Amino acid sequence: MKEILSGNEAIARGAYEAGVLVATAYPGTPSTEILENIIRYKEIDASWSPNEKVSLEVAMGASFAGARTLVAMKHVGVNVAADPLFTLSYTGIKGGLVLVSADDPEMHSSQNEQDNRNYAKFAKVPMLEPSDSGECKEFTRLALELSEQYDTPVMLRTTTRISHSKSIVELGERITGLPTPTLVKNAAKQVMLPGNARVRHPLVEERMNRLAAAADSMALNPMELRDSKIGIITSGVCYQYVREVLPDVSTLKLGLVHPLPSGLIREFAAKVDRLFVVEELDPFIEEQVKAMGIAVSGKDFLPICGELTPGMIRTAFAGQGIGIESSVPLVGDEAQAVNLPGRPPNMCPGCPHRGVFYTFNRLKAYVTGDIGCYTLGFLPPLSSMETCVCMGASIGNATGTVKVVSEEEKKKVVAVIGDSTFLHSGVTGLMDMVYNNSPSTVVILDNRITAMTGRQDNPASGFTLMDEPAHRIDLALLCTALGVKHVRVINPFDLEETRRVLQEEMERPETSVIITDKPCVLVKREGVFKRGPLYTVMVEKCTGCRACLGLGCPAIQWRATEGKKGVSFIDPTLCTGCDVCRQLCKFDAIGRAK
Ligand SMILES: Cc1ncc(C[n+]2csc(CCOP(=O)(O)OP(=O)(O)O)c2C)c(N)n1
Repeated sequence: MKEILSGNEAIARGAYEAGVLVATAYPGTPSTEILENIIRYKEIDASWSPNEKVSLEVAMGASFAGARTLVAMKHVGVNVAADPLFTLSYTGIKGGLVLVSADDPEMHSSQNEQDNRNYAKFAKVPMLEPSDSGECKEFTRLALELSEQYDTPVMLRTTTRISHSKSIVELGERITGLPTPTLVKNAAKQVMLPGNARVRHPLVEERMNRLAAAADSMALNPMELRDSKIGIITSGVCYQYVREVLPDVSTLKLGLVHPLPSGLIREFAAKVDRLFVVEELDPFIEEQVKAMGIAVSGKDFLPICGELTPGMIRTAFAGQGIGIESSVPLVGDEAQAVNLPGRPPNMCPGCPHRGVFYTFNRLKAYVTGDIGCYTLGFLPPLSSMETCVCMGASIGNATGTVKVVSEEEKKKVVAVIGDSTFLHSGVTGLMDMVYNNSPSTVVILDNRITAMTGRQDNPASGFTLMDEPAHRIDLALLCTALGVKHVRVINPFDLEETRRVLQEEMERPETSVIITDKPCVLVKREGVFKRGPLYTVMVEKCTGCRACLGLGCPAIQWRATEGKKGVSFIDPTLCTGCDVCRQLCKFDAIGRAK
């Protein structure tokens, strides 16, 4: 059976066919759909963790008992999971363990574009890099096999184009006959105190040497000889681009990007007149080839920042004086690139974050921000966010800022963070605020879901990934337990209440928390989000003052009118009846539609 699958769907399928029993993840684009697809395979216990470190620790525990496991995260998630990862490299595994790192060159939906191939080298673990969905499935299985063969976690690196593009995948059956997981006591291997870890480190080095030697004969690294004038070493989606725009050149396609097959690279280099590396982001392969004493070029004429594209590669090679023309017509997206009207990202109509950011704006607050839908509060017209670095950072940022600014300025500082982000890595920041007696205010925007990445459940939403009811963490109780004496829950659609409570808590010279309690409009469960009555603008009362446009609500638009400078108009197909615009119209021109 063949199916057209995305890279993420294919990885899920690969995990199923390879006999994976446990899969864990914290959502993050472009990795999220791996777990969302794994849940269709009932043989796999799949769960969202509160963060990536926990995901990897859960996967480790299952692997130590002998189960094949998969853990998935976006590239920056590996930073969070790095602590267990580096020592897992020493302990090794029992059941195969594959860690999927979904990188995001071009930062389509990320705060940086770090190249996680460096993690494989740094943590001394092998890394596979698929070039299409078929390989996503196959490499998932291979990663698990290599993991068990070499007693190591194996990283599988995708990029956004591989995760989200679709290609043909040949489906297979689920493997049977794997050993049943059971408790195995092996403290010398799994308790990494210095005496044991000192024994393990040389084994890690020896393992990587064995892998490097084996890499030369792995089918994962095919050498495809065509014209001998030019040879290109490449991997991942770049292999597809090279084949598309430079079909005649010879290629060495690396499926295993760490450790590199040095014998194969030497052999390939000797067979071609000029050698190039085509890779996105860092010169990861290129630097290692250079260190082998082989002449090679790549980042001297290809960009280090952002994604490559077929057109970009062809144009760059046309400038190399090697007889490659740049005049071949472009195909696909690049050919169709037309000037579409810009559509800036925006909070949805009825988003419970909007009124809070409107209030921040009016209070001229200095908002230390975080990552989630609410990061859009940075954009005009709300324009109320001064920092946004990584998940959880808002709280520590506020603590640090109030340590050094004047008493008056302290009252302007407020941290803002979503429910999922607070549980991911905000809790420890708040603990620090209380512990070190910081006079800061934290606003937790509890919309009952991890909205930004596509409405995933989290420990405060009351459901698991499998859609089973779960204990719903009471954020107010949690903050109280941490020692916050002033915890207030507000309705963010009530502008007067929001403003008053914010002002009071920002004035207070003690740690305080305000929790907003309205669900995301896109929350997937029936009955959680309730649509309000439809609102309309009474044209005869509208003075065209544009105050309502200051909310940046997509449902409120501007209409030219005869005799007047213009009026606001509420699109009935977008209005959710949140009531916020009505409250700020001084002329009572907004009311319920009849
Ligand atoms: C370390 C890390 N993991 C995952 C992500 C992807 N990500 C961005 S925001 C976010 C959570 C957003 O949920 P929440 O805080 O509840 O805010 P909401 O979008 O619902 O307003 C996630 C998972 C990331 N940026 N960094």
